[in-house]
Formats: sequence, C-alpha cells, structure tokens
Amino acid sequence: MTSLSIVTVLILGLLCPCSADITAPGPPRDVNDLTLEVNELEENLAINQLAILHLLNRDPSDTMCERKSTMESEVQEELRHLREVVEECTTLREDHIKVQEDLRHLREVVEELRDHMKWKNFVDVGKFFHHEGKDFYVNKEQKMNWTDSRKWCQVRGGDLAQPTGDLNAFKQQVLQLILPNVGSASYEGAWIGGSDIASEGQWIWLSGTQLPNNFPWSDNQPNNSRGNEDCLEIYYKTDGTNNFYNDGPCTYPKYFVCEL
Ligand SMILES: *[C@@H]1O[C@H](CO)[C@@H](O)[C@H](O)[C@H]1NC(C)=O
Ligand SMILES: *[C@@H]1O[C@H](CO)[C@@H](O)[C@H](O)[C@H]1NC(C)=O
Ligand SMILES: [Ca+2]
Ligand SMILES: [Ca+2]
Repeated sequence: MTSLSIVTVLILGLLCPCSADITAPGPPRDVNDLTLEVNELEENLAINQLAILHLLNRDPSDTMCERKSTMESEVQEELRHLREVVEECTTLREDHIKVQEDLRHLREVVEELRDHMKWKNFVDVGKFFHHEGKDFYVNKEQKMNWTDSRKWCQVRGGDLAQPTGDLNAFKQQVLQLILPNVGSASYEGAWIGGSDIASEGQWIWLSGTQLPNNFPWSDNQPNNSRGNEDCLEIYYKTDGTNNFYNDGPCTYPKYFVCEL
C-alpha cells in the first residue's frame, strides 16, 4: 500500500467504520452494536413467525400464508444484508488495527533516525571516543568560550564532558584526537564541563556534583590566575611535550569536549 492509501484507509476507518453500505443516518456504529442488532432481528423474526402461525391456526387462508412467506423472505434478506455489513465492518476494523500498528512502527523508526541525525554534524566535523560507558566528542574545528561550547553540545542533545573513572586516561584520549601533527609549539585548551563559577575554589561538574578529591590537577593548578580562572580545561602544548588539567578564563575561545 502507498502511504496515501494507508492514510485514506486510516481516515475511513476512523470516521466511517462501516462505510457507505449503511444507509441509516447517525453516528457510525460499532461492530458489536451491529451484531446485537442482527441477533435482535433474528429474535423478532422468531416471534413474528410464532404470531403468524398463531393467526394461521385461527384463519388458515391462502392470503395469510402468502403474507407470511413474503414477510419471512424480506426479513431473511434484511438479515443477510446486515450480516454482510457486519463482516465488512470486521474487515475494516482489522485493517484499521493493522494500519495503526504500521504507524506505530514507523514512528519508532523515525525516532531512531532522529537520534542518529542529532549527532550527524559531529560525524562531519569531529571525533568520537568512548570512556567509562559514555561517548564523547572532541570539537577541534571551532573555538568557543566555555558558555558557547556548552550550548553547542546542548543543541545536539549532549553537554560538556563530565568524565568519570580514570581521568588521566580520559585526558590521553582527548589529546590523541586533538593534537596536531604539524605546526609550531603553542599552548591550547579544550573545555570540559566543570567550573568554580558559583563559588571560588568549589569545583563542581555541570551535574552539580563535586569534582572528586583525587582529581588529577597539575601540581600548581587550579591557580585562579588574575582572579579570573573559573572553567575546567585540558591544557596542552601542541608539540605534545606538556599537558594537564587546568582552570582557565571562561571567556577565552578554546576547543571543547562534549558528552553525548
Ligand atoms: C597559572 O595558570 C596559568 C594557566 O591557567 C598559567 O599560564 C600560569 O603560568 C600559572 N601561574 C602560576 C603562577 O603558576
Ligand atoms: C561567549 O561568546 C559569545 C560569542 O562571541 C558572546 O556573545 C558571549 O557573551 C560570550 N560569553 C561569555 C560568558 O564569555
Ligand atoms: Ca576560580
Ligand atoms: Ca590556571
């Protein structure tokens, strides 16, 4: 079925479950209602037959016999027609259920594709890695201040990286992806999701939990240089000779690491 005819069947199923065969006006009737109606008519037929037999016993004329058989065949015809309608409704309802199932499945597929699309731009411009059960992405194409770095990650459904476990191993993974092979030696940085913006010296992750006591700061860091270093970065020399966790000035544009 094309998607258009699926939708058409769905709409017909919703608005008009018993289709055009039903001549009676009023709201669409349920299959169960119709089944009840057929049963009722069958009962009525039986009662009528009894009544007619009763009359025949009193006045067994040819006219009465004729009327009886005409009535009977009319009612039979009507019942046959109703049974057809009930069958048709049953079929339509089954179609309706099937189309609903198809739609539900399609929605799931769309959701799944959306999840993948969210990180499509990451695949285009960046690098992923895995650490302690989480996926991370290193943006080494664009430098942004800490706030905008965070926004960039959040727009894509993530946040700045808040790594756990072996944080030196985490740093090494970032450096492996970010270190250029050529160029002059200079210091660069990559923001991650920790800060002491809220209270000087109280370092917390974006989640609100404190950085662990054994956080592997460099010996003389964090030093809050010029009273203006409140954001957490991996600081590194581009020739690969030095790197460490450092507090840097949040307004500086730097590369950054997102978690997915
Ligand atoms: C403080 O840290 C910065 C990096 O954030 C570094 O450039 C500076 O040399 C450090 N200052 C001292 C006195 O260690
Ligand atoms: C971050 O950078 C953006 C764009 O340059 C700027 O509008 C914003 O004010 C900056 N925010 C901070 C906290 O530095
Ligand atoms: Ca500080
Ligand atoms: Ca510092």
